Amino acid sequence: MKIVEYSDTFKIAVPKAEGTDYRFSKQNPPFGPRINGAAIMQTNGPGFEIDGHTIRWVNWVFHLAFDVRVGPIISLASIYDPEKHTYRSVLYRGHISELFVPYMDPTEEYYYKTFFDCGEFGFGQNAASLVPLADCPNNAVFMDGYYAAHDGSAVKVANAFCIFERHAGDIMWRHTELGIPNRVINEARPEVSLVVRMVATIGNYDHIIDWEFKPSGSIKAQVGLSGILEVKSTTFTNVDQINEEVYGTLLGDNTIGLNHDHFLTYRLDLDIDGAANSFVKQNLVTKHVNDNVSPRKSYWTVVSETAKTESEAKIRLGTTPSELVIVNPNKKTKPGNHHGYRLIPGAATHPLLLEDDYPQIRGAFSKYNVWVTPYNKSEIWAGGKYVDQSQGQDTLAVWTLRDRKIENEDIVLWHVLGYHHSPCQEDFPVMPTLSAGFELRPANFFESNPVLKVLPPKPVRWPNCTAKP
Ligand SMILES: [Cu+2]
Repeated sequence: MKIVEYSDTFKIAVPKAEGTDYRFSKQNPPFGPRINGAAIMQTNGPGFEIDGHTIRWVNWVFHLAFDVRVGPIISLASIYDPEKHTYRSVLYRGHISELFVPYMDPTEEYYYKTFFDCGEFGFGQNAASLVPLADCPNNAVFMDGYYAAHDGSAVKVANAFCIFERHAGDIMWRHTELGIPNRVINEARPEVSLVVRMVATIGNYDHIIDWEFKPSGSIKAQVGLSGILEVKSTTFTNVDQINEEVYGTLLGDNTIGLNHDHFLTYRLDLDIDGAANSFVKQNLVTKHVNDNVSPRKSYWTVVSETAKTESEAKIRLGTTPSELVIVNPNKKTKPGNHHGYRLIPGAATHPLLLEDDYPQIRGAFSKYNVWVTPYNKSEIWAGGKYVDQSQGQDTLAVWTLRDRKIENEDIVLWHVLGYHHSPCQEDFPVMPTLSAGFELRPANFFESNPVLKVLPPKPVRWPNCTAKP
């Protein structure tokens, strides 16, 4: 019970509090513009059913679980195929596996700030209770979450999830046919999707985690970043004074917003029409035309390559143009294409830390944007099962060194996306939401457009709608 050592390296100006309170009640004029409110009218009620944790909507059925470590887990997601008169499996289990946030300040007080938000803190454990009409629209249905505390007692997070149909005013598909003399065909279908949302507030940052299902068979996953920047004090009050490395951006008097990254890692155990799947890189290759017949000199074509082992499926996005598809090599469409789902990737971000830097060894799963592994029940957490003070022996990067077989196996797709975040003044004192995400989209999974025969919603008349019928 003695103080055995302390360090006091310097005295420094404290950032001013003025202007940093983000509560509406603390704002003073002049105010910004007022935004008109809106209500979603669903005259026939919500279009989805919740049975326990199973959610059925339009042509989808899936299970939604609340996990203390990663928040929402989507499992057994299947889509109804009206031609085959059956539900077909797409996503056996999908969730965020880890979020790696290394800060770029190597000084004594800050070097250790290289956070693993799932493994060290827990998205579920830090789930915020969603606020109706603010976090979720007026047609949302809420669901509580539960987790076991350190002493084993049950902790309830009220309104941990909201589930709602999104009528964003987008177009599902359309066509105007002008090619027929004296006739115009106009066909359009409004887009409607189902969103599952949770918010995890890990210390300063808020993460808005969305899973979105579309009738076309697409699944979109997105994380919106908001909240408060990690800031540090400084003696400087103007960039002209800065004469040393400050590791970030001067946001105001004596306030530096530190540079950092966000590497989100999703674990996607896809089961496209069954467990045995393969990962195909459809590389787009430039071909030269030398036949002296065509006036063209070049075109591109698709050269498909099935990854046989883990090393062939490690991909840094942005290096070569490629369509990335998980296929079922045992199931074909009538014309003979393998049933598949394509990954439409998110922001391709690559680590800039040196590979032998301690945080990068622990966060080595961020080295590639795409990895594929054979299913292994102990390989769930990209940064390892026990992340606190980990040394990087149990990461996705280490597991894949075994270079296991992944062709026609029960495989897991890992997708890493994110941002390098060099803060700017608009991010302060609270940051407008910045989103990153990806889409899983059917690729020769259906025989043709699965939403051709979707019955459009019945028109809901609204007195102030000015559009002419
Ligand atoms: Cu950031």
